[in-house]
Amino acid sequence: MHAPTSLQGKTALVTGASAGIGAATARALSQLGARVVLVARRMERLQALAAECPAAEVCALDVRDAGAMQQTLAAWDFDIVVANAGLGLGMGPLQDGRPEDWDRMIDTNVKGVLHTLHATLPGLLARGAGDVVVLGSVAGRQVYPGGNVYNATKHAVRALYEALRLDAGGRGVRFTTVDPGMVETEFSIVRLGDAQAADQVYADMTPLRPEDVADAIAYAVTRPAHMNVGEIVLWPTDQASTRDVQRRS
Ligand code: NDP
Ligand code: 8X3
Repeated sequence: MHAPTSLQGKTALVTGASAGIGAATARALSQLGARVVLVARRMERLQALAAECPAAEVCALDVRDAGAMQQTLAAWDFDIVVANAGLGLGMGPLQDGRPEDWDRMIDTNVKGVLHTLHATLPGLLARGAGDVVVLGSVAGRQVYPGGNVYNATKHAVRALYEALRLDAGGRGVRFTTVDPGMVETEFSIVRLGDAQAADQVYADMTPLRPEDVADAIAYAVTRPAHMNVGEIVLWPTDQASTRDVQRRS
């Protein structure tokens, strides 16, 4: 068994750190010794999380803003980049969808990842070491009814992960996609716009917790340098596919 490597002396960027998987990941990496740079739009949330971490800095940034991402993130030499910020909006047939929701999902989930990479990957490659972790989803592997554009963005994230391996692989930097099934976070509240409807998504089944996903990310980035954990697919035991969830009632 490999003992996990310490992250002491490493600097980790986590986008979407103000909630859910990003917040749990920032906590996990911080507990392993990393200095964490926390990015999201809600500054108060980031400040509250930073207060829990021994070494943390916060940046109120919108990942859709290419210029601000480039300019602000140039202040650090990152060892670990977790491109996590993302969202779903709506859950209905494509023909009934709202173009403004499509824009936000594509701009955040796809272009936001590109802006994060564009601002940080050249530095990692120049140093010849480090980790890039993207948050894909099982929605990037299996489409489901009503998922259309969100599914398309996560398929795009998967394609970007594969492209990164081809374009930037073999130069000391490791690339990982972490693709979870249902995780209970604010995701469904944002997607459905209503806490009660979101509760129904996880009713009578046991979803993943954000800490479960953080644990998988921590596993990937603490392996020995020669070992690149490429793809991690994490399902709740109660979820057989994106369309099959075992509920107890
Ligand atoms: P949450 O809604 O709990 O958290 C989303 C995070 O993304 C928040 O910190 C939010 O911060 C940030 N964010 C959203 N838009 C932007 C933006 N434009 N700029 C900067 N930050 C932004 O959701 P999750 O933690 O569940 O989602 C995290 C990732 O995991 C997403 O990519 C999601 O697609 C993916 N995922 C989630 C699953 C789930 O079931 N929950 C399953 C599979 C993948 P703020 O609003 O403060 O900007
Ligand atoms: C979010 C998980 O299954 O709702 O990526 O698409 S799912």
